[in-house]
Amino acid sequence: MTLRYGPTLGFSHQAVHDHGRLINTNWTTLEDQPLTGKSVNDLVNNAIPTIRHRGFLSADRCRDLVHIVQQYQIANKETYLNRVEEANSLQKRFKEEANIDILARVAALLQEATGLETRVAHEGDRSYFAGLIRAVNDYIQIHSDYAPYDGAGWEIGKITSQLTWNILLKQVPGGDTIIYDRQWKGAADDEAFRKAFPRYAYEPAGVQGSIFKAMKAVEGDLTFFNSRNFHEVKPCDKAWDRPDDVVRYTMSSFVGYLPGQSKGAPPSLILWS
Ligand SMILES: O=C(O)CCC(=O)C(=O)O
Ligand SMILES: [Fe+2]
Repeated sequence: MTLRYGPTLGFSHQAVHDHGRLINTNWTTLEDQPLTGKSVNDLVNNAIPTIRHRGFLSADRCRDLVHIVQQYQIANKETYLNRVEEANSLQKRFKEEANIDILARVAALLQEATGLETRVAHEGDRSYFAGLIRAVNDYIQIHSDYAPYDGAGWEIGKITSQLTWNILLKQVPGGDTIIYDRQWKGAADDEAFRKAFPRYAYEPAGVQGSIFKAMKAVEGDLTFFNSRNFHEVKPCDKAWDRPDDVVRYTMSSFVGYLPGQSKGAPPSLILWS
């Protein structure tokens, strides 16, 4: 059987059973799917909410990685660590000290599952950074990540679908990721629902009435969802007298579906953060 990749036109509304109830959704299931060529294609087309590859990193490996991050003192006050140089050197330490190239492993797994070339995004001979480490001690508000609108003219601006992968490096209580069956529609959504502050976030009214998938945070699991869908990260459960106790460590990057750039050229998957 040949699998076709890339977004299909239009949206299909179908009824899915959830605890005996019938609900309308673009998704054919609410269950996490294993990582296969079909599930990646379904995620690209927003036909399923999530992919979960269990036990991607062992408990020992997770502990080593968190130790490195903690030594780097990005815990507690820093939320998004996105300064490229710092992130790159942290990535280097990940590789050297933990002797593992997580990004390469994820890329290899994706390439194996889909049969599509999977590589880090680039502009000419300059590569993007991919493989963000986040240490979050709060929540992440409702937002959408979709590059074609903000990256027009760049390689990542040519993608037609965007996924994100995350690996939880240390178990937390709570901290679920909520993915809504509602894709960002562009300027109209920004006008209607984007917050003045914080600028990345959208009003909950924008997703009102859409069903959602609750994706549990499980240490060591590699998970994927379609990042054009509005999503949020719930706060970790913590004791009122120890507000800074819990930090949610993750490693993450985006995956873009890049159609063949010349006639007859095959599509590929590109990674960046
Ligand atoms: O940490 C997560 O579960 C999701 C973070 C996020 O917003 C993303 O990967 O786009
Ligand atoms: Fe996001």
